Amino acid sequence: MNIVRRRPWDISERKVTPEHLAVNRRALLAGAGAVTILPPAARADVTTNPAYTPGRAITEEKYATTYNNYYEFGESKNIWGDAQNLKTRPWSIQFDGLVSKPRTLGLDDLLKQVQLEERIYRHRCVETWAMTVPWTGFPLSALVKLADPLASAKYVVFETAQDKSMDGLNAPFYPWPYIEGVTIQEAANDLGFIATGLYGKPLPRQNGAPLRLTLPWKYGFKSAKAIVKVSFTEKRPATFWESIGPSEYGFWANVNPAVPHPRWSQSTERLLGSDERIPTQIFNGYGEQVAGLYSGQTNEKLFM
Ligand SMILES: Nc1nc2c(c(=O)[nH]1)N[C@H]1C(S)=C(S)[C@@H](COP(=O)(O)O)O[C@H]1N2
Ligand SMILES: [Mo]
Repeated sequence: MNIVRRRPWDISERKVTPEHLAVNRRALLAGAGAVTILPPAARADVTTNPAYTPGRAITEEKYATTYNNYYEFGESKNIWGDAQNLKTRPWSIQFDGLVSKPRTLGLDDLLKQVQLEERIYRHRCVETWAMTVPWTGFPLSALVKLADPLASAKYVVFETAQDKSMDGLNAPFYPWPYIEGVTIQEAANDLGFIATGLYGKPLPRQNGAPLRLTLPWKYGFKSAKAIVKVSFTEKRPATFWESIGPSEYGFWANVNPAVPHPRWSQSTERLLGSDERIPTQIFNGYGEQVAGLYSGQTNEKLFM
């Protein structure tokens, strides 16, 4: 059931990582038991379409897992230790709002109903750091399908857990819980992903275990961690960062190097683990897949 399959937008690993790393990762995936690995021949046709190629190396695991944004655990980047106190089993996810039948689904039940795959995506934080990491997970569209929204649903809203292990929740200034959302059309796009793993291992808590949204064409703050609730609404949700600072963080948050944050330029990004700064690309380089979602929306602040 749980098969890792490669998709056209996947970056050919041979381009971005030394072969021994790729092999180790496969060994790990294989060790996970439930996961079947495609034979090498099945991977030969991974596309080299430049729109899907990062032209960058996979970020070293130690950087992606020790330099994190997770305000529930505090404002520091160094929350990975504290995050280990989050209990990720048992876990359930609630579907509500405009769905055919509101219900709560156990995580393991949910995972039985989806097909896992691996995708190597770029990630661009609004603070200008960036990483390139291999996620394991399943398409966001599959989660939406399981939730079975009504035709009247216009937005998908994600809510993060509020657990006693999360000391950051005591900071009264923030409008907890962490809420993010996308339109139904955005959620249907092939790039939208729900991550359950990273570097071929279960998703680390600091990166959003056990379920985390991944929207690689948007600033990282859209990618809500530790999801406990998915709601369908007719009204655009008040999202966490937009509520805190509407002049600095918008609902759409599509990556655009030409639209500066009010306090800093977005034209370049720093790759985690190095001092190197490289140019930022519009839609984080995924425009071919997603630009069409926004055609004609000229009155919207699409890029902040
Ligand atoms: N619940 C929750 N999700 C969150 C955040 C957060 O503070 N809380 N930070 C966001 C931001 S700003 C970024 S850049 C990414 C960081 O993900 P990473 O720590 O896995 O790199 O998580 C996003 N998801
Ligand atoms: Mo971020």
